[in-house]
Amino acid sequence: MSQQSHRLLMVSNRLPVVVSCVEGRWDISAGSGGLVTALSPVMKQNDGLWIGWPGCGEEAPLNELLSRFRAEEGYRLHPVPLTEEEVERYYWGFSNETLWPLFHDLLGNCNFSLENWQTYRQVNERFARTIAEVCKAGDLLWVHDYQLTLVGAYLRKHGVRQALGYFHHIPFPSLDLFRRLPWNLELIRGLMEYDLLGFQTLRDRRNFIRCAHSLLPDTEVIRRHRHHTTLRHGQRKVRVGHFPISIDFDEFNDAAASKEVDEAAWFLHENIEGRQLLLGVDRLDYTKGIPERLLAFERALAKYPDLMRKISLVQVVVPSRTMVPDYRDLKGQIDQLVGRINAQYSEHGWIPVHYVYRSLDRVQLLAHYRAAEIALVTPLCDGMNLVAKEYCASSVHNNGVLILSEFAGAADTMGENALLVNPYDIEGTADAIRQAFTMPQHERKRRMSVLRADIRRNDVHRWVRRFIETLQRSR
Ligand code: ADQ
Repeated sequence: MSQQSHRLLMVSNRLPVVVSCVEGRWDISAGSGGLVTALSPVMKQNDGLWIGWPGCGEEAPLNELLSRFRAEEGYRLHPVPLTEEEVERYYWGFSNETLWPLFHDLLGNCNFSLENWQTYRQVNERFARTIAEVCKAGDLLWVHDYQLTLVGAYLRKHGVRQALGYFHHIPFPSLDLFRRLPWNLELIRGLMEYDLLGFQTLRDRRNFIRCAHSLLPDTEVIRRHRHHTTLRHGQRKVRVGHFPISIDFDEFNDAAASKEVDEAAWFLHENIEGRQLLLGVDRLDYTKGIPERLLAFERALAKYPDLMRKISLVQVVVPSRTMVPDYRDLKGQIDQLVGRINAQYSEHGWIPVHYVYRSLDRVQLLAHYRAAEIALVTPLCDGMNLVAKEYCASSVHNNGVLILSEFAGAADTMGENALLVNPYDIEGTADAIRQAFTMPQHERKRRMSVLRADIRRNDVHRWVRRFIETLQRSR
């Protein structure tokens, strides 16, 4: 990133840390996601401050832990404490039971509760108040994701005039769908208080512009660029762009080629010799299309008997949001489907589905990516989907095949060299499994090298640079 004098304020629902307590000893460590890895150097360089909910209760010695973090990581964290009830209503309730399903096209999963919405507004206001207390003239503010759509509007009420950027990690819905939200006007007005709005894909950017244009009569398009559109809203100008998020390609590529991962991958394969492994890696979430994927795998076995004993699906599911009833039901559904397929098709020495319900450590995750000849990334709807990119970056021998949902943001840039499927089309996905299984080596290599070259060029560091540079130019 180019040297610049602005201080960077990052704002997200959760601080990028894990606070833990083992046998009475409190500890704090940096989170491990790609976003944190990409932002850490920029935060260090620009005297960064990250604001968010620490994710722990009042019993933790937070001040001491945060000072320790600053000394070790080189940038500061500022907590926004939340009560249990606030977490319940703002985070589990409105964010995860209303906005999440609505924005993923799953209206049937939505719970529209006025109390949850009111708490969501209060918590967004609290975030804004905290930011207003610590921010200084010239700061650049970058707010992340759907939990904090209204922070920009409250910041303006607190008199904050600094450049405000917002990045939306999940899809932005069509006008038809967005209108179902009883509080759609306040939400879209709130978003229009940011100077720069970033989305994952051109489709999300267009959906947003259409919603703003139709719902707010004083909004007009004044300029269109390849990467962003400038809207005028009353006296203000708002840039709306698409910035497809990515991963740290080199980190995945180098670690996947290491001896440790190589050995772990070999062990995974040794158990299932002579077969091709299919891999699914997902958080437990109804948007990820896990039951549909299992049905497609089952259909492939029924339709193409030559696949019997020759393919196994390793489905890794990370427990997530298990407090929400829909997620508990989904877990039951997956358990049942895995049981059904294995009961019907297992033979001595072959189990069709290996189901792992836990988070994998880094080496194991990379070993799974390396060991699998085919990845099944088939969400019903997804902002981007980083697993698709991580799988390709780890395919160091260029021999993997990616089966990708056309409804993942990743399909925009990866669709041409992946096998694209509609995850609701069980028959079509079963056919894609067979096509991947029989794909000749030279074709695998050709497709995978293009995919890898593109991720290498458009990595997460470039994503961060592009967003910040556009934000700097937006004020
Ligand atoms: P998520 O919905 O969390 O993110 P995704 O982009 O797929 O979805 O990222 C999941 C992450 O979890 C990946 O980095 C993956 O490695 C990790 N992971 C998954 N299963 C794991 C396992 N079993 N063990 C260990 N790690 C595992 C939201 C949006 C996405 C968008 C991202 C980033 O929903 O669409 O791509 O933000 O903007």
